[in-house]
Amino acid sequence: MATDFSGNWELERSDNFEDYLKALNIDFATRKIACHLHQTKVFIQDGDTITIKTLSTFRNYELTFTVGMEMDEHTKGLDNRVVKSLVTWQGDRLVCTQKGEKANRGWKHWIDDGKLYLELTCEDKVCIQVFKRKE
Ligand code: 1AG
Repeated sequence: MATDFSGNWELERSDNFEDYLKALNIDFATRKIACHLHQTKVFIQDGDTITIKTLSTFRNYELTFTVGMEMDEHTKGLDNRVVKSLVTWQGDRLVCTQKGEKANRGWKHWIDDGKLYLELTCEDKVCIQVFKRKE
């Protein structure tokens, strides 16, 4: 059975987020704001069709996809690029590759010990975010 990510999660810890943002060419001022944000993830999962909302007081980002179906993703309000995104299951992990201008770009989500993990990769930079369930 696929992992059930459903629910609300709040950011607890972020490692190397600024380097990831630099790799995406995010400017200094935006990076400083982004690094201090309280982020919330909302997962709505209906079989292999999943919506992930990333919410904050600064900006919100929403992505809906079906696992196994490539789509055009416009990272609106983030780095504002268009990438070809494909999300697949790798065991219990949800893995996305984002093909486009930036090499080696993508993310992975998994749950371990009740915590939600997000690994964000761009070029040689890897950021890990850890979220806890929101009551
Ligand atoms: C993502 O998660 C990333 C979602 O696709 C947002 C998290 C990090 C920001 C990524 C790029 C930053 C670009 C500009 C910074 C400006 C604002 C930051 C605002 C952060 C809150 C939206 C994978 C998956 C959902 O969970 O797509």
